[in-house]
Amino acid sequence: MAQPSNNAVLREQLSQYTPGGTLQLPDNGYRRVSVQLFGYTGHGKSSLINSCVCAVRDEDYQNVAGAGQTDGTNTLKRKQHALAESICIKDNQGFSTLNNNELLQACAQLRSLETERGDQWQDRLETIANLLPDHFSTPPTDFIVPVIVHSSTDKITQKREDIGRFIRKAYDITGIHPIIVITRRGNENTDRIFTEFGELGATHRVVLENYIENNQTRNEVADNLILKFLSRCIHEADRGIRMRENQDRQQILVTQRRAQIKEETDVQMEEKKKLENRVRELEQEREQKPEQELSRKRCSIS
Ligand SMILES: Nc1nc2c(ncn2[C@@H]2O[C@H](COP(=O)(O)OP(=O)(O)OP(=O)(O)O)[C@@H](O)[C@H]2O)c(=O)[nH]1
Ligand SMILES: [Mg+2]
Repeated sequence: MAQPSNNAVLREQLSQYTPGGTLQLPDNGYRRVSVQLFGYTGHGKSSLINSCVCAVRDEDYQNVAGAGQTDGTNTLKRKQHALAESICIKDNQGFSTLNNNELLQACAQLRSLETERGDQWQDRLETIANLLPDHFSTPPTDFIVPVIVHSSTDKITQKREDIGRFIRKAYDITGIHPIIVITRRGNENTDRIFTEFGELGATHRVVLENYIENNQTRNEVADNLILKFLSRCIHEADRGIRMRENQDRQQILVTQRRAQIKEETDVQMEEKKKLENRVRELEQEREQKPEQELSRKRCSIS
């Protein structure tokens, strides 16, 4: 079905939306679409939330998500913002390096496996223990749409492998290709970043300009790109919901939980192995040292 392009029509479509609605699917147990933002720190996640809130509500810009705070307190906690009755958007702490720890944390979030005490997934053993009991057994009613926010000012060359790994993971978990939002539309590197994401297999790429503190004045073109992005999110969600039509949501949760436990355990084993190897190397260095010193002394005498 063609997506509408007029701003008023787009707003109406978003406000009337119910999960499965764009494909006229029967009730599937999902009550809301949760657009979840991921990406490196400072790339515009919170600004995108501000932009979506004012564009959808057709209201003046407000910094509801706490974007662009320069005092070192960038987003540390995940916070959800309602956009319509059945659509919300969730902020997140930015990735620093997208290492194993951050990837696992993001996977848990995409699997709707979050601890009640927040998202501090530092202690692997505790995390695994938290995943075991049955208090996670109620299947979530949110359908998750993964979104990666990336600034056009930052080339992805160095981060290719990590971003590619995250894109594949997000697809494996949610069943839909993550939508890439490239911010700072006017930057000269925009086309290049767009292509680089394409090379990583990202099929849905959106380029837009966020409303920010220094650029608060709403305009139809900027609104249109933001609203079309959200429209894309609900269409992708509905495709994902259709794919899961014949699957039991309880069973999906059990499978996701098992996969998370396996990945947590694998990473723990990998870290243990690395540590053991390092200890072995240090022991070898210590054993070799006296011999090296002796031969150096011999050389200096002769
Ligand atoms: N020119 C321009 N600046 C932007 C855009 N998006 C975000 N910014 C600026 O980039 C800076 C970081 O934006 P945030 O939205 O706080 O980034 P974030 O991804 O939420 O950062 P963390 O919470 O630290 O992960 C702020 O100074 C914003 O004003 C954009 O589209 N264009
Ligand atoms: Mg933020």
